[in-house]
Amino acid sequence: MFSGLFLVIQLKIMNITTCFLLLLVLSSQCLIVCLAMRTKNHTTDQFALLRFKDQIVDPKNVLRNNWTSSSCVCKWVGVSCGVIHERVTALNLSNMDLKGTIPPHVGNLSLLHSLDLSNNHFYGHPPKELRQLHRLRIVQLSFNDFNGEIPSWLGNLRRVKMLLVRNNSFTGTIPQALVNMSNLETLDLGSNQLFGHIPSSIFKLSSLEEIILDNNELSGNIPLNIGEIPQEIGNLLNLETKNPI
Ligand SMILES: *[C@@H]1O[C@H](CO)[C@@H](O)[C@H](O)[C@H]1NC(C)=O
Ligand SMILES: *[C@@H]1O[C@H](CO)[C@@H](O)[C@H](O)[C@H]1NC(C)=O
Ligand SMILES: *[C@@H]1O[C@H](CO)[C@@H](O)[C@H](O)[C@H]1NC(C)=O
Ligand SMILES: *[C@@H]1O[C@H](CO)[C@@H](O)[C@H](O)[C@H]1NC(C)=O
Ligand SMILES: *[C@@H]1O[C@H](CO)[C@@H](O)[C@H](O)[C@H]1NC(C)=O
Ligand SMILES: CC(=O)N[C@H]1CO[C@H](CO)[C@@H](O)[C@@H]1O
Repeated sequence: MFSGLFLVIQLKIMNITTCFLLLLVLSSQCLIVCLAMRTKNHTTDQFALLRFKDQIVDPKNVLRNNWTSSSCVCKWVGVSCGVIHERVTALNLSNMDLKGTIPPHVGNLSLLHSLDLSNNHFYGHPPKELRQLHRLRIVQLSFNDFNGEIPSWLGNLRRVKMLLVRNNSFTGTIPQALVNMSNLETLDLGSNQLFGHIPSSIFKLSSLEEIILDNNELSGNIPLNIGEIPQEIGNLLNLETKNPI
């Protein structure tokens, strides 16, 4: 911008043609660099979502005619992008009757902040590639048919504030690694098939405001005795549990 302005001021001194050519070279160089920077991972995002679309059953045709390479990925239904970089920052496909597994390519949506796949029929195990999504703040997978253990790589996602996997078929124990989710505010693991002890260290997460574990086969103690609750979990206001203690 500035160089353009500067050159225009210099018009008086310079020969008009030389100046115009210089301006053209400068601006086209910038344009090429900018476009290359932007399109590279813009295409990765589109590719990831097209793979996603290919892999799921979409009985209501919500995505079929909408997620097409002829329109910008940012205009696709359920997709939100950042204003400047035009990269996908949120994916919200809740309540679309979708069925299938999450392809590993979703792990390439490197600027994703929010992933909401709730109220569908997704099954299988969330792919480990999702652990690359370091910017995630919201992970909402509730009301699906995901199975296997709660992935321990979730512990890598330190910015996540909401981890909601209610009403799936997750089994096994609650992974210790969740303790590493140092920004976690809401954890909902209710209505799964989890068993074993609740790792007491989870209650030491100072950010935690709400933990919901109902309808599992969990055992062990929850520090419900106010006197014993460390200062930092004093704000655990909505503790819901139906576990045998
Ligand atoms: C896809 O859906 C969005 C949001 O509903 C809409 O604005 C857009 O026009 C649709 N695009 C196509 C190609 O149907
Ligand atoms: C996803 O969309 C639904 C319906 O529009 C909305 O209720 C929900 O809050 C959204 N999820 C997120 C994480 O913003
Ligand atoms: C995206 O992810 C898949 C699977 O994880 C990988 O094979 C592919 O090379 C990645 N990169 C791009 C640019 O799509
Ligand atoms: C583009 O995305 C890929 C896959 O997520 C990542 O490995 C690569 O570092 C990204 N490149 C840039 C320039 O952001
Ligand atoms: C938490 O993260 C640290 C540092 O990355 C790692 O050494 C530790 O094993 C993790 N804890 C658990 C329980 O996974
Ligand atoms: C609202 C809803 O879908 N609830 C389901 C939660 O999961 C149990 C099985 O674990 C179902 O019986 C409920 O219908």
